Amino acid sequence: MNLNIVEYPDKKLKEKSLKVELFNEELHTLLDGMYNVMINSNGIGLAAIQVAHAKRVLILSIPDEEGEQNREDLIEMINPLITKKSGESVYQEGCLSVPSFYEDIVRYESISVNYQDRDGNTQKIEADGLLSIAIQHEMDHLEGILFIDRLSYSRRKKFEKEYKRMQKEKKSSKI
Ligand code: QAP
Ligand code: CO
Repeated sequence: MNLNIVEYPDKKLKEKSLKVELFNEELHTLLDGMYNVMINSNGIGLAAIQVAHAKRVLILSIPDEEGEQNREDLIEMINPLITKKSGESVYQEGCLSVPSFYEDIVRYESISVNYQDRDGNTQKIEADGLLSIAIQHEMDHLEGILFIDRLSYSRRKKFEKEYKRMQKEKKSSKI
């Protein structure tokens, strides 16, 4: 499967992803492809829409205490649903679809999530810290929401200006 990261301002990122009904080989191939793209791009989380597949699929690979990402810690979530949420926390987020930009975003501190694994079995997880933030960030992608959509009006303006400047620099450095 040939997967590439879709970058802002591509409209594809605004699409609402569809519920997965078939837990077949095609889904497994997508999940495996997403893992390779995420690791090769130094990401800790990725939603299927970021590789142009509008499915309610996301993956998470939170580094351990040594800062290492272990394959056995990989979490694959299909059709996730938040069932409980509490508290507030602020974290400087980034996104593989919005390269080289980071901003503070407010999220719930703790969440409970029901989801399905790659075989369609129902799973439940209670998360806080970075995992909780990452799940909320990736679940936003399923609704077509980017972390920059959560910025205040003035911070969003600042982002658009900086991002356009960076894109121009990228283009001119390719010539
Ligand atoms: C979402 O984000 C996230 O700009 C995953 O140049 C963000 O993996 C979860 C990345 C914050 C929790 C907290 C971004 C890599 C990776 C970049 C990512 C970049 C290279 C972002
Ligand atoms: Co993202």
